[in-house]
Amino acid sequence: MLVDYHGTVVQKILQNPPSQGALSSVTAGCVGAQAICPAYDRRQLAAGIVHLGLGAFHRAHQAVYTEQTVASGDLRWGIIGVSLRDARVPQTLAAQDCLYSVTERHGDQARTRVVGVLRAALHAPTQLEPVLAALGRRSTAVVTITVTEKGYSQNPSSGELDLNDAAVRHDLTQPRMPRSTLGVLAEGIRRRPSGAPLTVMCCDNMAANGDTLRTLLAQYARETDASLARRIESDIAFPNSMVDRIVPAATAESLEYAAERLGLRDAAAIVCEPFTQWVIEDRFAGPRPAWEDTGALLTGDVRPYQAMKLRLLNGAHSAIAYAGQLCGLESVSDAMADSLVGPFVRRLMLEDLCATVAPPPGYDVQAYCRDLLRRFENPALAHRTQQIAMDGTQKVPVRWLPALRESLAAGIERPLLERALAAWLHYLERERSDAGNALHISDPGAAALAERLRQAPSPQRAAAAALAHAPVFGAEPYPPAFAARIARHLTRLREGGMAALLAHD
Ligand code: CS2
Repeated sequence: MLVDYHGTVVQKILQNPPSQGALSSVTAGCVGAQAICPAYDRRQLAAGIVHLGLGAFHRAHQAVYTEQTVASGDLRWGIIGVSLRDARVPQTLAAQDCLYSVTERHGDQARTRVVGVLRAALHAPTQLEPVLAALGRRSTAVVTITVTEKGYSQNPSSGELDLNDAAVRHDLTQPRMPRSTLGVLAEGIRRRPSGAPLTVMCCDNMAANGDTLRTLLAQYARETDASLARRIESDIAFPNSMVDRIVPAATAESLEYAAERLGLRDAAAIVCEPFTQWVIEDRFAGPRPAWEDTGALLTGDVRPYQAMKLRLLNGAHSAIAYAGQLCGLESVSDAMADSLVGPFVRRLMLEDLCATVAPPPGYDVQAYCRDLLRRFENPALAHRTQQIAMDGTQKVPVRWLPALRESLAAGIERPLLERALAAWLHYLERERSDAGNALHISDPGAAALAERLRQAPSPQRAAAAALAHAPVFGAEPYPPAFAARIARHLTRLREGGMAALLAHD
């Protein structure tokens, strides 16, 4: 419950706002004086948006843009939030009337906002009917999605629908009782009245994320209902989007910090960085919130923004994660302050990754990189390397491999990126830090790749076996000279860990 230290339930105050003036004075006494609170009548909020994937990222990103839209008077855009798997977040939110706080923090600077735009928090496995009903309602005009890369049942290297995915297999036999993201979406869309315009926007870190979702959803629908597949392809808009904000998972300390600022306990509190960016392809089927008035950029082509962000931010993040895990560095800011990993990451970004990016028109990519490095150094965020290291078999094909493939095709070596790749393989194979501590790897696709690495009798064979693992690396073979360089890096890692890998140019 979002309850103050004296037992006042703030939701009651926010649900029954006296008048705007009185509300701010009431909340100022009740929620920490610095916090911004919803100054609109939440009872009047319609639910024009359904969001799938109710994690911290959505609540700190799209929900905050929408909160500001609603705060400026357009009450159509309340959000029905849906968790497709985990029951804890919807339970926590439902218990505090879907109110939660977002604290933006850099160094000593902080700003806290209570977000009121969530109308409901549902758990699809146990509340499937209300979820499907919400998707099927004419008044739902926009569906946004953050279910992480693995939530789309996609084969990461081919980009095709993975028909062996357990949830998809289930849904194809019981399409009216779906479990997967695609199954839930397809069934919700099937229930919509004809002619009710819908826009479905993927907000996950994938290249051409909207186009990809459209292809996967149509592939899925074709397996069960050809007319639904046609409807998906012709009637629904799938704009591409690029989202950016660093939002670490909550910790006991971050919850405590938020509680101090609010003067309230908020079990769903988020502490994240102040920076936020949202670039949206302006391709909607029907009405949408005026997100451009609250900081989003609506544009005709999102692809250059996506490539820049995926390669420079996420690409560097993954390198920080694996190098950091191997070196026993818990957070991104620890890694940036480390005398071995910090310089490696800076060079990786400024030399290797930057050279593969064609920035969007008018963008100064060097300035973008400098900002990124400053964001990574933010000491106020406990952004754990272990969190970013998750699901590497989904992330690496998006963040590193396109840049590597393009460079290899042009005959260019990327010595730092190639080292990062070797460090990831070593991390998967060993499951131990350089100091010998066990590492926890959370990546359903990793076991098969790790097995190949462990079975190989030599680093040369290990590199070849890994690069031939098509679900991650694709079907096209890599040049032998590249495989030989990866093998050399693996040898160094086996001999002396990251220190040995980075000691040689
Ligand atoms: C991170 C991203 O966990 C990860 O893989 O790289 O979540 C990253 O923090 C966001 O994309 C930043 O916008």
